[in-house]
Amino acid sequence: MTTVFIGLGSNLGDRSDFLRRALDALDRGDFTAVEDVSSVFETSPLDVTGEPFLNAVARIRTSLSAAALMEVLIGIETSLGRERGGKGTLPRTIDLDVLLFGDMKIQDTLLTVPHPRMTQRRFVMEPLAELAPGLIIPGEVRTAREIADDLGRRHPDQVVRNLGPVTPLSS
Ligand code: PH2
Ligand code: MG
Ligand code: MG
Repeated sequence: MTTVFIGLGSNLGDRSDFLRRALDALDRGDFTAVEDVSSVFETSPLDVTGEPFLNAVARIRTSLSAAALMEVLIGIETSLGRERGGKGTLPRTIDLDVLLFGDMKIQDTLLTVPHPRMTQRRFVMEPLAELAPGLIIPGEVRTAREIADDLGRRHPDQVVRNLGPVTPLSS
């Protein structure tokens, strides 16, 4: 079993419902279980135009390989109405990104782990630091909390607002 951190993002439609449904799908999956989820953060769009995002990070456990997990994530994105194209800049109902896969470093055409831009992004590092403040990302020296605090000082333009916990599905 591998512990994996997944970044979730939505900036189209009922954003909190899409986050909730993606988490539910991950938890119900035969080979994936959700262990913990950060608060939901409303964040200003970074490098794209459009509406503010809701972002969160989940810690899951899986028996799948990284490549197989990617397939599962793409399946969940598609089932939640994600449309592809526009070089990843289109508004999206849901985006599920593998941030960390155990302590592995992976570099192939489909997947790079740790996610190459994660330490530059407050919308990733704030929820990650809430979940795992002392975590050291492979290749880094500082903890997740230290990196998040530093980003906050250097990039106050990257607004992140904690909206509190994800509320579970009612049914
Ligand atoms: N995702 C992107 C690009 N920009 N900005 C925010 N705030 N949140 C995101 O999830 C996000 C983004 C590409 O996946
Ligand atoms: Mg993304
Ligand atoms: Mg993605």
